[in-house]
Amino acid sequence: MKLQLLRKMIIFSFSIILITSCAGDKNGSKGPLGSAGAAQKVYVAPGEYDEFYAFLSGGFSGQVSVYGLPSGRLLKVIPVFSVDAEKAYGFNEETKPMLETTHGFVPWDDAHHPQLSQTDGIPDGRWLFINGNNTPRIARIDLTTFETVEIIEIPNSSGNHSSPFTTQNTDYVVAGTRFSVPIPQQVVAMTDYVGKYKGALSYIKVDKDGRMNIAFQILMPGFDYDLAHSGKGPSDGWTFFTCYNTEESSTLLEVNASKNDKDYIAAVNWKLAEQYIADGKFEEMNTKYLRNFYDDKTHSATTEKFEKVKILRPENCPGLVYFLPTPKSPHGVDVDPSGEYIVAAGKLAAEMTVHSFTKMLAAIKEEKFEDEKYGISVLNMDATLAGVVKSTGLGPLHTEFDADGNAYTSFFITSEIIKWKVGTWEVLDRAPCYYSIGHLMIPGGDSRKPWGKYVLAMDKITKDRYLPTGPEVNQSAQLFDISGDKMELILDFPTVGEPHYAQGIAADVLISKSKQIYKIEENQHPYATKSENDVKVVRDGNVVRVFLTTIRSHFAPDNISGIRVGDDVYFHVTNLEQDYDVPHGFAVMGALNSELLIMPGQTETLYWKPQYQGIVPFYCSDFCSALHQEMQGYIMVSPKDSKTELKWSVGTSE
Ligand code: RUQ
Ligand code: CUA
Repeated sequence: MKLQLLRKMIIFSFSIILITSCAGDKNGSKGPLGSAGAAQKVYVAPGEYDEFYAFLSGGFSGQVSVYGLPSGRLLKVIPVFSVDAEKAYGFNEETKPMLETTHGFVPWDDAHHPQLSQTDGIPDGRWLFINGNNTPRIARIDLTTFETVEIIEIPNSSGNHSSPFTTQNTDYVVAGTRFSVPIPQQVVAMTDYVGKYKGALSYIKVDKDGRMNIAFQILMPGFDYDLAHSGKGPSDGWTFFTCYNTEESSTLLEVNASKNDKDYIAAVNWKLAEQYIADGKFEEMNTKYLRNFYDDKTHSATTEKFEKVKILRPENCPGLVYFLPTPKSPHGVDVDPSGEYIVAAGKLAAEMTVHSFTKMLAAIKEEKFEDEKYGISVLNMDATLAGVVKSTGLGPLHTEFDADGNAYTSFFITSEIIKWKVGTWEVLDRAPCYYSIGHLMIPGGDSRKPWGKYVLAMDKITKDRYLPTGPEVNQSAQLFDISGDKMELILDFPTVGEPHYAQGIAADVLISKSKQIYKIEENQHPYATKSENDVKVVRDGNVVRVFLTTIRSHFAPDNISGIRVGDDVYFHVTNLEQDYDVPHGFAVMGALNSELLIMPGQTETLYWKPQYQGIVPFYCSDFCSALHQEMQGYIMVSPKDSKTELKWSVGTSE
C-alpha cells in the first residue's frame, strides 16, 4: 500500500515537472545572468583552448565523447565497445580483436562510467577506464592517443554496472555485477534464486603500464550491485558498493525490490583481501574470459584467453566485507575529498544518508552489528551515521564535490541539483535541470582535489530544448558555473548517446602528453611498408596481400591487376606522412567494410573479397591536400579461374 503511494507520488511529481517544463517556461536557458553574461562565461575565442577536457560516456552508443569545457565543443568521439565506421574501429583487421569476447565478436555495448586513472587520489591523465554494462567488460583508453588500447572481459559477472571506479593509486579498477546469477553458470530455477544466485565483485589489478589482470573476485549474496566508489586518504584500501534488491527477487523488481526499508552499501576491505590472497585463503575456479590488447608499436590488437580466477568467500574471510544499512534502493555512492564521508543516495528516499568512515571503523571494532547476511555482518545504522541531508528533493542519484567543502547531488524526480555543505549537511542552493538529471560531474569532483568551477548535469530528457529532430532527440548536458554562492546555468549542449557519468580534468594535464604522429621508424606492424620502393602485391593461394603506401597525394601502387574474383584480399596500407594531422583514408568500391583512416606513421588493413570481374576504383576518403580528389587508383579484377599474373605500378600505365 505504502509502496503504491510512493510510486504514485513519484509519477505525479515527475509529470508536474514535465508539465511545467513543457509549458514553455524556458527561463532555464538564460539564468539570472541573462544570455549575454552566460555567453561570456562559455566563450572560448577562435583558436583558443578550453580549460577542461570532459569525458562523457555514450551509454547505448558504446563510446566515449570528449568535450571541451566551458565551451561544450565536441572534440572527439572515441570508439570503445561499438564498431565505428568513421575510424574503422572493429572493421579493420587490426582492431577486430578488440571486440572479441567468449560469446564471439560483440560489436556493441552499453558504456556507462568513465573513470580517470589517479595518483594519490588525483586524476593523473594517463588513462581513462570505462565499463561495458551488457557483456561485462572494462576498457582502457590511452590518453596520449585517445584510443582504446585494452578491453578485459569480466567472468562470473552479468551486467557490469558498478564499475570501474579506480582506487586512489589505480592499484585496481573494480567490477560489480548488476545481475546476480548462479556461479559457476548452470541452470538454477528462478524460484530457487534466494541463496543460490550470487553476485561477484571483481578486483582488476592495473600494472604500471596500465595492463589489466583479474586479481580476485568476492562471491557475494545474490543482490544487485549498482554503483561504487573507492576510498581515498584515510579510507584508501576500501571500496563501497551500493546494493539494491537485497530482497533477492527475480521478478517485477519495480515492486519486489523496493520492499525492504533499507538496502546496503557493501564496504570491501581490499587491502585485507590482498592479505587473504597472499595467505592462500582463496579457491581457484575454472571460468573463461578474454583480454584484448592493442599494441601501439604493431598498431594491432591481439586476444588472450584465461581460464582461472581466484575466488574469496566472505564467510571464510572475516572482516573482508561489511554491510552499511542505507535507505532503500541506493544508486550512487560517493566519497568526499577528505575520504571521511560516504554519501549514499537512496533513489526512493527523500533524505540522503551520509556515513562516517571513522565511525564505521569504530563500529566494526566494537562489533555494533544489527544483523548478518550470508556470513557478512550488518553494521548498526546509527553507529555509522554521520548525518542526514534533508533536501526535500526527490530521487537523489549521485553526488560530486567542489574544492570548497560543498557537495552537489543530482535529483532525478524533482529534476534539480542541490548544493549542500559537507559536515553541516545544510542545503545551500538548488538549481532546476531541463529535464530529469541523471548524473553530474565536477572536474575532479570524485577525487581528493576537485578543480571545481563547473558542474555538468547530464539530463535524461530533452523535450523542447533544441530544434526538433523527429521522435529521437539527443540527450542534453547543462553546464553550471559554481564559482559563486549560487549555481548559474550557462550552457546547454547535446550529447552523443546517453551519458551516465563523466570525468573532467584540467586541459594542462593532457595537452603536453598528446601524441601527434606515430614515428615511421618505430612501426613494427608485420605488414608495414616503410618506403615506396618496397610496395608489392603477393599471392599465396587465394590470399592476396597488397602492400600500399600513402603520401600526399597518391597511393603506391595505384594500378593493380591479377586479383581474381573470390580472392581474399588484404590491403595493408601504411601512411608515410610524418606531419601532425595528416591522415589518409582508404576506401574500395563494394568492400563489405568501412573505410580505413590511417594516422601518420601507422599501418592499417582492409579486407576485401571481390565479387565481380571488372575495374574497381579505390580512393582516399579524408580530404588531405589540394589534390586529395586525385588520390585514387584502379584494380583490375579477373575471372575466378584466370591465370593472370599479379602486376602493380604507379606512374606508368601498363
Ligand atoms: S548509472 S544514470 Cu546512474 Cu550507469 Cu545510468
Ligand atoms: Cu589522402 Cu585525401
